[in-house]
Formats: sequence, C-alpha cells, structure tokens
Amino acid sequence: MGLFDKLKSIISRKKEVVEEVKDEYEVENIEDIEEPIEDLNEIVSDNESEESESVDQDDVEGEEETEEDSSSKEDEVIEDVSDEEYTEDDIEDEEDDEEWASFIKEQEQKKKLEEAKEIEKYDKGLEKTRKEFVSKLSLLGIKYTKVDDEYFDELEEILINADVGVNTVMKFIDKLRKRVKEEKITDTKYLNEVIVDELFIIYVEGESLTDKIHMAEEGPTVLLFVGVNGVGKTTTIAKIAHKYIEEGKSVMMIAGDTFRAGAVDQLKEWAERTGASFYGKENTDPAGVVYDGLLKAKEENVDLVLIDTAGRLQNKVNLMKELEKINKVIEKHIPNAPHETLLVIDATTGQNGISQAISFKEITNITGIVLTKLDGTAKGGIVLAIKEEVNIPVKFIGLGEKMEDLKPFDIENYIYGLFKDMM
Ligand SMILES: Nc1nc2c(ncn2[C@@H]2O[C@H](COP(=O)(O)OP(=O)(O)OP(=O)(O)O)[C@@H](O)[C@H]2O)c(=O)[nH]1
Ligand SMILES: [Mg+2]
Repeated sequence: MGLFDKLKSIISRKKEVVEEVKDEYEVENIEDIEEPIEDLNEIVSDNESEESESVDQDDVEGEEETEEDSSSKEDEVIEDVSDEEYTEDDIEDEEDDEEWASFIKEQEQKKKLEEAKEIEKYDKGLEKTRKEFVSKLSLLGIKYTKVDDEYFDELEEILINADVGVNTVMKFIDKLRKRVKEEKITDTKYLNEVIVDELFIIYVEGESLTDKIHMAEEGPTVLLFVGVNGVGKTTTIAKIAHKYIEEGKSVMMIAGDTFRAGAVDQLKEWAERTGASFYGKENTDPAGVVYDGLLKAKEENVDLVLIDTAGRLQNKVNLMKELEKINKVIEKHIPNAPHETLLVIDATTGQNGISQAISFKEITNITGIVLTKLDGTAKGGIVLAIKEEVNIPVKFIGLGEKMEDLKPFDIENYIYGLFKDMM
C-alpha cells in the first residue's frame, strides 16, 4: 500500500533524527539542549565576507575570489603571474578547504538540531489529539473483529470528535465502505492502515505539500492578519516577528486594531520585546494608520511588515469595507501587496473556526490560514476539515504560547505528531 508505507517511512526517519540528536547531545528531551553559543546568522555572515555570496564549487576550491579581494590584489599580481603566486594560493586553498569542510559539518549539525526541535514541537503540540483520536482509532482495531455497521458508526464518531468535519467524515466513510467492499477487507487492524491512508489522500490530493509564505522580490513584504477576537492574531504576529528577526530580517508591526482598548499597546509591547519597529495610533481610522505605518516602513527600508487588524465580525459589511480600505491603502504604497492575507483561527473552537474561515473568504481574499492553539485541543483533525471544507492552505500552526511555538505547517511533521505511536 503506497501512501501508508510512505507515511511509515517518514515517521521512522523522523524518529531516527530525534534519537540521533538526543544521543549526540546526551539529553532525554530535545528541549534540554542548550542553544549553540554561536549564532547561525553570525556564521553565515562571517562566511559571506570571506566567500562570495552564492557559493559554487569554484568558490569552495578558492579558484575565484570575491570582487573586493581580486581588485585589491590586482595591482600586486598584474605583471607577475608566476608559479610562486599559485603555490601560495594553493596553501590558502587547502586552509579554505578545511575551514569550509568544518563549516559545512557545523551547518549540517545545526540543521539536524533544528529539524529535531521542530519535530519535538509537533510531537508535544499534538499530544492531546494523538492521545484522544489516534489511540481510539487503534483501540477500534482491537475492539472489533468484523468490519460492520457498528464499526463504521464508531469510527464516524471518533472522526467527528476529532473535528475532522461532518462533511469530510461523511465523504470519507462512504469512500471507506466502498474500499472495504471492493477489496473485501475483513481485518480491522489492516483497515486502520487504510484509514490513515485515506485521511491523507484527502490532504495530499493535487496540492503541494508545503505552502510557503509568499515573499516580495523587492521592497517590503506585507502580511495582513485578520480573524475574530481572541483567536491569537497579536501573539501570532509577535511569533512571526521573532522568527524572521532571528533569521536576520528587519520587521515592522503596524497596529491596525485601533479601537479595542489596549490593543495598540499590546502590539507595541510585543514589538519592543521582539526587536521589531512599530507604528500605531489609538482611536483613529485603521486605514490611516496603515497608510502612515507603511510610509515609515518604506523609509526604514524594513523587510517585513506585519499588520494587525480588528476582527469584529458582528457586522460583515463594515468589516468588508474596512478591509477593502486597508487593502487599497496597502496596494497604493506597495504594488501587489499585501503579499499574504492570513486568517487566524483558534483550533479549540473547532467547527466554529471553519465557519469563520468560510465567512472571511467571502469578505476578503484570504491566502493562508494560521491555526492557533492546536496544543490545547484533542481536535487536531481540524486541519483536514480546513483542507476539505475551506480549501485555503494552512501556513502556520500554533503549538503553544512561547515565541518558538509557531511553526510553518508541515504535513509530514503533522502526520508524525499524530501517528508516531501507531506505526
Ligand atoms: N496555548 C496556546 N495559546 C495561544 C496560542 N496562540 C495564542 N494563544 C493565546 O491566546 C490568547 C489570545 O491571543 P491574542 O494574540 O491576544 O489574540 P487576538 O486575536 O489578538 O485577540 P484580540 O486582539 O482581542 O482580537 C493569548 O493568551 C495567547 O497567549 C497557541 O498556539 N497556543
Ligand atoms: Mg489582538
């Protein structure tokens, strides 16, 4: 069986990565690993000043030098391109080679550590869902020896409780019944494999597996955040700022939620804590604030602008008009912006979140979803419902309250987080 086997091998590879890193650092939990002293950005910029920016084989072998180097040496070498010159170069090359090899090794180690950290975040963040949904699924395979109506009823209940979504579940059960009949499946344990397989066919069908944030090629990238009250917009903005600042980008936050008391200050505080710049003003027209904020962003030449908005959905027409106005202002400043409009939904609200997504989709052009608080729910199946019922890619998921707890959504890590104990 194709997909199931693939999922199984994905899971075992991830388990290996985690074990390897734990062994290497001699820890029980990846969390316990102290941050490497040297910062990744530092290493990269150190290296960039020695080698040219795009590193190809020639650079590695030291046959080509950066423009700066060659222009400064040009005078000395201009007449005398002797053998001696090459010998010196060769020695330098060897040193470069060694340095380069250790640099590569260090980078690989860091990459592995990063991967292990991410896997563990998914592992912890999806624990509730795994304990509820997946363990029930496993039990089902033991409880029933026959695949009958009762079996399907119970399966349906488990899936609905995990917030896979009623429509999705109905379609899914129909498909499964058909497969059971056609393939004459009687073994309920084997059927579990078919279930996992079918669940992810829904997700994987026709779409790319990872949906990255669309970044501007030139000038600031603008991300607009929308969503109803309390779903986690502001904290998500803080987490995203933290992520990109760590990667060496400059970030500005703009407080487009100008009416809720304290909203502007809350964002400002996050800007200070994360090291982002900030623009905001209370009790004024949000579009005006966005206008002035973007002016400042262009002046400061920031890489990434994150715009917070108020999410009052009580009045759909007003909200639509407000977002339209904000969008016009953004586009005026920066053509083709916003580069993403991200709808934040709270996973603990289950089907309510799905309804919000459907409503917002009618109001404005949502390009991606941020699904927060997955750590707080056993209903992690909502990711599948979003795919099936909303059909907007989930771009980030929130797996906790800490700054590092927002992760780009990755279907393989998600599958790992759910099914690691079952395979
Ligand atoms: N456990 C957990 N809590 C989260 C996550 N994301 C956000 N929260 C919490 O959710 C609460 C609300 O977050 P906010 O960012 O203030 O939500 P908001 O959408 O900006 O709210 P309004 O500005 O009132 O519309 C905060 O206590 C956050 O710490 C997450 O992924 N996991
Ligand atoms: Mg907020």
